[in-house]
Amino acid sequence: MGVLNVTPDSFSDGGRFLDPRAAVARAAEMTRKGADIIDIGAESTRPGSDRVPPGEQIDRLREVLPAAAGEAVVSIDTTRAQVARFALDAGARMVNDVSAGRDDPEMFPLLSAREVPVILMHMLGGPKTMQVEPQYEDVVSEVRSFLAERLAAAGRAGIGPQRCILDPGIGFGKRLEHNLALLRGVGTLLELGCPVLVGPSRKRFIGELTGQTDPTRRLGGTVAACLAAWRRGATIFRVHDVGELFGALTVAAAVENAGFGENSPP
Ligand code: HH2
Repeated sequence: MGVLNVTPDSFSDGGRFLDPRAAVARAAEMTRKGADIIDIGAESTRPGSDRVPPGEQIDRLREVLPAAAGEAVVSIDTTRAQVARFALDAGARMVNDVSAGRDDPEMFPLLSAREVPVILMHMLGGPKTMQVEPQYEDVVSEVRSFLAERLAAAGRAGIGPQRCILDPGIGFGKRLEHNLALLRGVGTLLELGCPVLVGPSRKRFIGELTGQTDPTRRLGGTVAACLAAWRRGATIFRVHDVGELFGALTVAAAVENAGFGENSPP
């Protein structure tokens, strides 16, 4: 899954793809380099970020989304039903809701009616406060319980588990040790019976380990984190550097004598 942020303030690519032509070219490039899905977001969720009203998200997406949907399978990264509805009408085929349906009571009914896949992600609190002293007794079992509860809530709204993808929410209310435990704990999340997605790309915990302060230079760490999660059964990787990740996963899979791609999880 390739990341495309149509925002002025995303932590690693903010402002680069505000121009619709640049955004659509980026979507096409990531697809060519091996992405099966392009995740388009119009609201940064980096720690401390402010909310972007749905109307403004839609304005940012208005030209980009229909054009990108002509080039690729598009996922819309939003917690607001109004934005998701606009995106689905414009050709998006799935919804990435980092609030797992908690932010907007209209989201699950919409997803149920449209019968599209949804990514349910764990976050502690909201982007404004999530990195203020996050605490867990046992982060993997707490994230698992949270995702089990959101899966049940989705089910009650008519969204079956076959349409849900689970995500531990790397960097969303987690300290370094929590992120590492969750990458190691993918197998525990798989017990819930859905595919697992991880999104470690360029995130701060990689900088904490390597000393690299520039997010665009955290590719080595991103590759290592994705491979560690892949070895434990994750099958979807939300990344900025699609070509490099596709190469790394393809080679790792070949070494393990397992394919990497549509129908060949390890
Ligand atoms: N991470 C980010 C945004 N959306 N969605 C899912 N499902 N999982 C993630 O880990 C995830 C996500 C943050 O990364 P990015 O989009 O690069 O930055 P920003 O939120 O600043 O736009």
